[in-house]
Amino acid sequence: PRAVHLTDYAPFSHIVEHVHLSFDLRRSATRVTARIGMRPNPDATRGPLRLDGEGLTLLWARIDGAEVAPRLDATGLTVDAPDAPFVWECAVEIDPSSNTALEGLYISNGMFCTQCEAEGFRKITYYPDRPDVMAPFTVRINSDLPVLLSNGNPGASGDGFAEWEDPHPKPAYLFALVAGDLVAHSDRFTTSEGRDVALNIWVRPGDEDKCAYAMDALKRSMAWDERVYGRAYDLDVFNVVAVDDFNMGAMENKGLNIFNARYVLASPETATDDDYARIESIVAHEYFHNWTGNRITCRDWFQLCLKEGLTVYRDQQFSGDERSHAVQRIGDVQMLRGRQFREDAGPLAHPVRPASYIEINNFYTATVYEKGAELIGMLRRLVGDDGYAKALDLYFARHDGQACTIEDWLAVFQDATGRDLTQFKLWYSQAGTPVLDVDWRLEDGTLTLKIDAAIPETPGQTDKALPVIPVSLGAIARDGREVLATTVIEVSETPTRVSFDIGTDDAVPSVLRNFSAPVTLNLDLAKADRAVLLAHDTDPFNKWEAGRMLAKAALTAMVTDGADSDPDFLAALQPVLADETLDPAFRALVLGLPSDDDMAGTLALAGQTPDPDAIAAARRDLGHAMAVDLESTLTALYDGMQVHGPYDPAAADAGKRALRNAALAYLTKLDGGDRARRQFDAADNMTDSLGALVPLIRIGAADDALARFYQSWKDHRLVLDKWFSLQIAAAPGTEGAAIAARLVEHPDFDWKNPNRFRSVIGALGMNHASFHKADGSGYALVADWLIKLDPVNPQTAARMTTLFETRARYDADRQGLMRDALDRISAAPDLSRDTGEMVGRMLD
Ligand code: B3K
Ligand code: ZN
Repeated sequence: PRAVHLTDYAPFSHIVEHVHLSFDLRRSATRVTARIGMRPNPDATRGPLRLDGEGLTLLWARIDGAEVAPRLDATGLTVDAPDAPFVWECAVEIDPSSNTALEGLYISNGMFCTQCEAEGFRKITYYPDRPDVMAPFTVRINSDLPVLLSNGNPGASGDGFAEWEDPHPKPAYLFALVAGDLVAHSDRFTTSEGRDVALNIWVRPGDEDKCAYAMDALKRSMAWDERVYGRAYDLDVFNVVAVDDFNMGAMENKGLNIFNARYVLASPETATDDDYARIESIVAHEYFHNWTGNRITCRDWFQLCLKEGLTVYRDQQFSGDERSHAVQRIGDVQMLRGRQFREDAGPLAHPVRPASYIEINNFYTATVYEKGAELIGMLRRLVGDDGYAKALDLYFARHDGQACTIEDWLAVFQDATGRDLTQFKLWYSQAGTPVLDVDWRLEDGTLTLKIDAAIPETPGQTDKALPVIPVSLGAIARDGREVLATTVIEVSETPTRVSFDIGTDDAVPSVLRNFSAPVTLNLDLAKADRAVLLAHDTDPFNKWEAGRMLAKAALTAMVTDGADSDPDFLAALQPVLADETLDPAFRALVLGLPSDDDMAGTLALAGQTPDPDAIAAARRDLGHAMAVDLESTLTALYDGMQVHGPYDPAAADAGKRALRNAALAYLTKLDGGDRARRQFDAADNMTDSLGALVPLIRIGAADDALARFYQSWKDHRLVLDKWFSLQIAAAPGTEGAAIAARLVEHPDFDWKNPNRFRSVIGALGMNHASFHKADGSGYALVADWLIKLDPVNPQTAARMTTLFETRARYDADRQGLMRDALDRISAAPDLSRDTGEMVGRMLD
C-alpha cells in the first residue's frame, strides 16, 4: 500500500455544487442513485474526472443525461468530463448486510446506519471523498422502516420514504443515514438567535428511559457554546442516534450525530458516575464539532488536529466548567500521560500533524486528539485569555464554510494578537515528549531556575529544534504560605534561566503548574519538599502531582531496592485525605496510586527495565500499607461520605461516591471483603455496585458477586460488557489471560461487536501483569484474536495492536515474545492495510 504525503496536496479538479442521493434500502442489495452538479475548478489543473469508490457495483453512469462508460479500478473510476458545468449521475448497488467493518453503510441490530469519517463515503457511492470538497446535500430514503433519518432539516415524507435537506455545504465524511425501528426521547432548545430546535435522541424501543442525561448534556452544551464561544446551532433539528455496533465513541455528522450506545444510554442502575461523565463530554464534543469540524473543516486529513485538538480542548473546558477544573485537569493529564506519552515514547510516535500515512484511520490517536488539545491550551497561555477569544472570533469570521489548515489556524492568532508563532509551530511537526531538566537554587531570597529542554528522538526524527514551552510556576514557603504566585515563563532556548525575588530561602518551587505544557519534568525535590507541596500548594494540579511523585518514588524504591513502603508518604497523605475543605473528588484522586503501566513507563524513562510482577507486587504492598496505616481515616471517609437521597450524577455526589469507593478499595484489603459484600448487596446504583465488585475481584473473593451480577444483567449488553471486562482487567496476580481465555468461550462473547471485543481482549491489555505474563500467554491470546478480527473489522483490530507499542521497555524474553506475536499478526494472509501499517511500524 502506498503512503500519502502532506506535501502532495493538490485541490480537486472540480467543484461540487450540489449532491442529491436517493437510497432504496435493502439489507443485501441497497441501491444508491446519485445526481451531482459539478464544474471545473478554476484553481486546479484540468483533467478527467476521478471519483473514489470501493466495493461498489456500478449499474449505470451518465453525464448530462447521456450514458458514459467510466474506467473502473479497485479504488474508483475515471471518466472524461466536459470543460464546463455538468451533471454526473450514477446508480450503484451495495450490500450493507455483509459490511462487518462498520464503515460505509452497515446494519447494526436490524438498523441501517453509516460511518463515513474518514473515507467511508466511497463505500456508498462514487465521489471525491476528501474533506476539501464541500457541497449542500439533499437525500431521499425509500424504505418501509418507520424512522428514516439523514443530515440537515426534514423535507417531504410519507409512506415508505423521507427526504432531507442539508443547506450547509459539507464534506462527504459528515454524511449520515439511519433507518430503523427507533423511538425518540425528544426535547427542544431555543438558540440565542431565536431558532427553535427540535432535539431527538433515537434509540431502540426499551431504551428510551436511558436518554435523559445525554439530552441534558446536549442542552447544556448548546447553551455553553453560545455563552463561551458565541456559537449557536444552525439547523431546525438535531438528531442523535445510539448504535450498538460502532468502532469508536461517536461521530459528529451534520445534524445527525451517531453514537456508540455506550456513550448515550445511562440510568443510575446501569451506568457509573464515570459513564455519566464520559457521556457528558462526548455529547459535548460531538456537538461542539458543529462549529469546529463541520462549519470549519479540514483541508486534508493531515489537518485532523485542527478539528480534533480544538474540539477536545473545548470539551475539556466545558466539563471543567460544569464540574471541577482541578479534577478535570488531573483526569485529562492522567489520560494524556497514560496514552499519549506512551505513544510518543514508542514506535508509533508521530507529530500532532503527521507528514504521511498509509491508512488515515490509524491516526485518530491520542497524539492528534489529546496532545492536539494541549497545543491549544499552550497557545492560550502564550497569548492570554483575551488574545485567545479574539483569535477564535477571527477564526469563525474568516473561515466559516471553509476547509482549513494549521497555517490558517495559526494565522488567526498571529493576526489577532500580533504574536509571532513560528517557534510554536514546531509543536505540530515534531513528535516526542520534550523533557525539561530543572535545576533550582534559593539564595538571599532569590529563587533561580535553570531549565534545560530537549526532545527525544522518535521514528524518522532525530534532530529537533526547541518549540517555545510555556512553564507556569510559583513557590510555597515551608510554613505553607505562597511566596510566588503563578507566573508563566516562556522557555524558548536551552538552557533558560529565570530568577524571582521571593523574600525567603525557606521555600519550595512549584513548577509546571496546572501542567502548563505536555512535557516530562525532571525537578529534584526532597521528599519533605514534595510533602510541603502536597500539603500547601495553591495549584491543585501540583498539589496532586506532589503526592503522585511521592507515590512513584515509594514504588520505585520498592521495585528496585526491595524497600518497605515509605512511612513519610503515608504520613503526608493522611492530612490531605482528612481535609474537609478539599473536594472529595480531588481527595479520591490523591488516594489513587499510579497504574502498573504508568510505573513501567516511569521506570523505563529512568533507564530501568520494568519487571511487571515486581511492579504489581509493589503496588499491592504499598496499597496494603496504606490501608493499614490510614485505616481510621479511610474508615471515617467510608462512613462519612455516604450519599443520601435519590441518585444524582452531578459532580458533588459523584465526588463523594468516588472518595467513599476509593476508601473501600483499601479497606477491602483488610476486612476480607465484608464491607464490599454489604455494599454490593445494598447498592441501588451501578457506581456503588462496581465500587464494591472491583475490590472483591482484586482480592479474589468475587465469585459469588460475579455470578449474581451476571444473572441480574445478562440481558443488558452495556452492563454485560462491564461484567466481561472487570473480571479480566482487575484479576489478581497474572490470571487475566487465563480468565480471558475462558471468557472467549462464553456464549455471550459476541466478538464481532466492537464493545464486547474490547471488553474481553482489550481488557486484558488493561491488566499489566497478566498481559505481560512471563509465559507469553497474554501476548499470544491477543495476537490470536487480532488475527481473527482483522479480516472482519480492520479498524478495531488495528487500534488494538497498540497494546504492543511498549515492547521496547521490557526484558529480552518478553520483547521476544511480543515480537513473535507481532510477526504472527504480520504474517496473517490478507492482512488489512490498517493492521499492516500498525504492525509494520512496530516491527521496523
Ligand atoms: N470524528 C470522529 C472520529 C472518526 C474516526 C474515524 N476512524 C469522532 C470524533 O472525534 O468526534
Ligand atoms: Zn472529535
